Amino acid sequence: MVAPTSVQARAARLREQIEWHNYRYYGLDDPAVPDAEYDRLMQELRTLERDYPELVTPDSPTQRVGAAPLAAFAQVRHDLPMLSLDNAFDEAEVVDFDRRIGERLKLGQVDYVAEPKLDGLAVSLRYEHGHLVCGATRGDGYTGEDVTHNIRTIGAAPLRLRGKGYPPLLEVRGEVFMPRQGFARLNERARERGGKTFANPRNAAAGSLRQLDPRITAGRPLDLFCYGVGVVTAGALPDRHSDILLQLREWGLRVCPEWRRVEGVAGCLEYYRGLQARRAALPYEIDGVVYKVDRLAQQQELGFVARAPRWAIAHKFPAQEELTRVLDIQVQVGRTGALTPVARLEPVLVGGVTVTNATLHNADEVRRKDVRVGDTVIVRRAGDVIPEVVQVVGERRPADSRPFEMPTRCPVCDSQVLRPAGEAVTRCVGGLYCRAQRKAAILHFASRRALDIEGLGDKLVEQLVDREQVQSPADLYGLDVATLEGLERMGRKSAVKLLAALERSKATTLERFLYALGIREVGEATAQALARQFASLEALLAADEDRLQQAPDIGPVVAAQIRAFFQEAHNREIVQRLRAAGVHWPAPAAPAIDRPLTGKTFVLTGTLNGMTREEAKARLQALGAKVADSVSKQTSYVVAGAAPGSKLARARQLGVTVLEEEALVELLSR
Ligand code: 5U1
Repeated sequence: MVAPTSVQARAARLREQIEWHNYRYYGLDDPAVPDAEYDRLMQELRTLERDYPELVTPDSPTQRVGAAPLAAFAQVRHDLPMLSLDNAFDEAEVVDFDRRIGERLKLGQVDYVAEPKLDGLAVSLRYEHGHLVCGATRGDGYTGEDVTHNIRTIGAAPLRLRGKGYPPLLEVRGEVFMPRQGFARLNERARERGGKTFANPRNAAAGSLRQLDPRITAGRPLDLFCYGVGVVTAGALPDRHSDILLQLREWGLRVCPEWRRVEGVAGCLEYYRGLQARRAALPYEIDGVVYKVDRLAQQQELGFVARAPRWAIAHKFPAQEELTRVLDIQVQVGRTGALTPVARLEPVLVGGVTVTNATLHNADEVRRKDVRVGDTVIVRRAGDVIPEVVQVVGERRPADSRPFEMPTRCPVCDSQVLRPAGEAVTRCVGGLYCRAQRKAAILHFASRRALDIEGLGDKLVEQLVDREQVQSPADLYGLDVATLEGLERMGRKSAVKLLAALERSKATTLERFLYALGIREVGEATAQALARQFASLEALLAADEDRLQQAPDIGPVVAAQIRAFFQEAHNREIVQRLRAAGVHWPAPAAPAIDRPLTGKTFVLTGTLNGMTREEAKARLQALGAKVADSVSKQTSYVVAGAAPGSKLARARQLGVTVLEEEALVELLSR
């Protein structure tokens, strides 16, 4: 069926809008619309392209994961080699670099551009007449691998350049990397499934980009920053590197926003120190700074030595990975009773900080890495995360080493430990009987996002629990100056200060209080949802599991944990004692208004025509409904769009009312 011109025009318009939103989101880091609106545009375009397949173009935003898996990577020859960079490991080497440049150019001071050096994988993207035609890895600098099918799945890589004036052939160079958060999630999921984890974001990025099946790459959180150009034909580019970066951004390419123009070597070093101080706060890993002479004419004059340009240098940060020895493997017990093996290490300086412990996560992870006492290991410390053992240096293993075994009883309270089938975590069942869990529960109660008791740190809690002066958070409010003064490292002044902090902490909010109780599965977001839904602690205590599940995003597992917590007499007593001690929060301003769909649970299945599922979900929730993922007897309505799944059959089986889209629209508009 040939698409009518109105449909063709609509598809073109949608593509334009989606490309604009991609540019705002990836190129400018400044999204113009909420995700739901973006999804709606994509869904509309997908539907048009499904109905009129001749409308599909290779660079349509719907075609990012179009290619079939490859049998092997093709080789790509880089017409202009992808050079490497010389390194400087201290300031003196940077001063030397600048001196050499000054001498060659016969200049007193040179303008540079300073940029973060991303810890990822260098790539080249080839645009012909504005269309992405090839993406390749650096390889050995002369020949790389053709990873076009995977580059296309990275949202930050435009399939088509924006604007005008780009040269007919433009090769862009940059770095594919995996942001920290995405990396942590990827490894967490792998750990949960007992799969292989990546040692660091760089390996994760490389492993994800070098996949023969683009669907795997598409599921990985890859990002891209462009930092230069390769071959450019018949088009004039600006004559400064800084202006080229600005121009690339205008054409829709993502450029790291941290780059700066700096003056002379003093400017370079000031930039380095500033970035180093902020390094841990950046959402991606960097391993140094690159300085480049800004003027292209000067770059040309300087030329190259062997495989590196004379006009650029990488000033590396101190290493984040070092070798050390495992002195012992001990098991720590956390707030929820989880047993975590921790490697005690021979102290080693990693990235400027002395590391003595590294987490080994769980029994599976220790087995997979086969870490043993006496082993020489690579430890890694990145940003604020807890140091990790990356791998064992096999050749240095002592002859008498024995594999680690998880204890069968809690090392702190000797209670039984359990590892539920299908879970990676082993837990002590001792609950608050276990000193370790008690300490952790009190520390959590006092933490900044909970009751925020300033000055109540782990050394203090350790002493208070060990001396049995504090058994539960409620005991904190019975402390006095005399008791506190008797503790190590506690003078009268500190004791008075801590009591004042305890007094201040009594005025809190319901959501902080709920979070502070440390109920399993109740993090900050859930505590907030509960506080909003029930408005008072009394209403929450009275709620059964069905009622609890009416709060947004609370499913049966969380509801069961909340009920189990409050059914425990001991927990109710702690809550009551805390309130008796004066812990309070503002009373609900007015009774929680019952919205029209309060108490109703909806399940959505199939494709809706007039709105995305996300939009339908948000609108139902705004009217007080709960939107669940699966159909049960508690479901009030199942909304069935086009091509509904098995949920519709299940609804029919259970006799749940089924609404078609029209009925939903009608309900929402009422
Ligand atoms: N930010 C940045 N990273 N990086 C790596 N710029 C940059 N430039 C490079 C490399 C290898 O090379 C050019 C200077 C040739």
